[in-house]
Amino acid sequence: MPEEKSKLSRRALFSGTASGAVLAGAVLAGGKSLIGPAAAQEAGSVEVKPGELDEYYGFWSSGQSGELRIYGVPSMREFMRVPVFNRCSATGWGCTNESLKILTEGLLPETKEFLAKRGMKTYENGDLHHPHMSFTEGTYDGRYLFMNDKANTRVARVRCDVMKCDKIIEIPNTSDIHGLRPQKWPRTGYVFANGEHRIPLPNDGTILDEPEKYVSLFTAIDGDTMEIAWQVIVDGNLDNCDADYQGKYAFSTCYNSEGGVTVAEMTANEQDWVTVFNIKRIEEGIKKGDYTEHKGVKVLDGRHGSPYTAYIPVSNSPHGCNMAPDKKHLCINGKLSPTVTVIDVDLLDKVFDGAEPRSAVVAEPELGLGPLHTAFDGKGNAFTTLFLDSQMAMWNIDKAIAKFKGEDVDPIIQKIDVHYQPGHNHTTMGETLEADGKYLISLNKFSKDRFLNVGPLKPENDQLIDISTGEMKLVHDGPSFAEPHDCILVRADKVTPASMWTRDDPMWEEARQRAKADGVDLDAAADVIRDGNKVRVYMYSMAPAFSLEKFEVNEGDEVTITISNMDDVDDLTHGFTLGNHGVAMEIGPQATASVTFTADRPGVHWYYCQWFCHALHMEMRGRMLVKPKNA
Ligand code: CUK
Ligand code: CUA
Repeated sequence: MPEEKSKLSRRALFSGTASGAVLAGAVLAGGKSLIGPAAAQEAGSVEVKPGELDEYYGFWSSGQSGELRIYGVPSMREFMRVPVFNRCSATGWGCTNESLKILTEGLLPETKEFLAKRGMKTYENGDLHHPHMSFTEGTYDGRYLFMNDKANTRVARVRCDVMKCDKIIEIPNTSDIHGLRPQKWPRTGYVFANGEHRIPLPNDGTILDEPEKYVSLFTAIDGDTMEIAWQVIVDGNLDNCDADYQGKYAFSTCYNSEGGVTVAEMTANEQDWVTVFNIKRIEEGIKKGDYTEHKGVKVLDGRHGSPYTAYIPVSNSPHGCNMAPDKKHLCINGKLSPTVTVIDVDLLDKVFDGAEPRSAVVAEPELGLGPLHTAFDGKGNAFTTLFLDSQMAMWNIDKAIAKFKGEDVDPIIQKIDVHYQPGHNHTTMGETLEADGKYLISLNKFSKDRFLNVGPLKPENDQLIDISTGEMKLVHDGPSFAEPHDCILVRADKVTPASMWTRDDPMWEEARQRAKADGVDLDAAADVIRDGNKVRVYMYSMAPAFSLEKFEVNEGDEVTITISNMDDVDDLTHGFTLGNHGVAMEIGPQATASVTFTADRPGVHWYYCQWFCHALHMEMRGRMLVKPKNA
């Protein structure tokens, strides 16, 4: 059956899937199947009933929105938004002392100086493309999620026990971190991050029009300490990356081997390359001292001729870089070429021993126009997004290899239309050894006519495809705000977040020290400590009240308010919003949060709980009196 499908014309497929999608919508909207078995098979359907839980967590990037999002799959319900590189009005990310510590402590000294001149403590935007979970022995271990910021050259980590960001570092010596992947074997270990845009090293303003002096750097971060382990200078730029299942190699695509700075220059060559990083040799090079230091980081030279890298030529401007769960095949997506180049990673040892680099290429199936990313079902099949064709192509890796050897076989199993212009795709557990081939997500860049029109700015369309039967069935359209680039689908049992904070969490260590020095018990605080023009206000919250219903400060005081939520009830979050001060924060059950501001506005100012917590939530409030200076 799937064999026949690949022979259908695009038009026939289009009419099939278009009506299928409409019917799938009816199924989902109605809550039960309204259509006959034949049509249902064509459309596919999936339903998670009210009160039922999803099988998978989906961790979604949000691109230029700068946050991480948590979905349920297959329901495609959005559960949570975790602020990372953005400023969050609800939780106070970017406003509280605890979040500002995380947002500022990993910035380079010159960045802090640059931001201070603009009256800023940290960046308030980010471009989060690639969220990936930490691995142990080739599968997700539920410890951390790592993610890049392309806009401001940062890498962040989210703790999976509380689903909050706990570390953000800025990557020196390179510009605009794009591709990011954790080491899969033996564990994470390293987090690999690609500097995409080439810049001079050092980038001190003395060079513009000598792009031959520009470089990109590949960075390995220690995922446990979030410190930079080493960097490697490469030829060309770095786009997407992945790691193998042996712990030997990491890989990056390069779409600008020319080292150009204009579109014409960047696309001039017939071929670009995949850069392969030899992790063992790099670690030996560091031991031998074969590096130079730039901004405190050990930087190796991995340009052509170095022992640390291999450059495997592939067609012009490759993009996605995806390691198959068969531990063997790396898929490089052609973008400008209609092909995916399959590299057998077991042949890379020979390449590093001098074999011709293309000798590691074992297949190059022609799939359609604009291949961007590939996902896997763990059963030998691959799914590639075709950006220009607005299609998803399902193909068989072994057949592609046979065809490359000259056999007369068609590796393409099926193509379906997606709506429209897909970028990343992802299968359930598909980037791990536990790939289970149940669902496939297509993250489409355009939604056009798929939803009610909301004006010139339209949502993206994240489509769910059921692949459990060995063929693709589109089952759901999901609108999303700017702009998911990537997602991972993690079996629910892999992640076990807590429902409550523990009082000794490191997140508010500074508040703990502050309270200790002030002789205040955070758990039972109702104290105002004056220290010159610094005032430290401590209170706790327990529904429906704050332990302080009023306090007084003087105009010009620097006020730090620290609040501990002593409710130990599941889901009982309080908030603290201080009227007309731009101050608001979340205080989760058993958490402590704090904020510092200058009291510049004489008068009575109400503070209130902004998280609906109790029948008397509206009454959960108090007053700050700011006494005027000259009174
Ligand atoms: S990139 Cu966005 S579609 Cu940043 Cu992973 Cu390919
Ligand atoms: Cu506490 Cu609303």
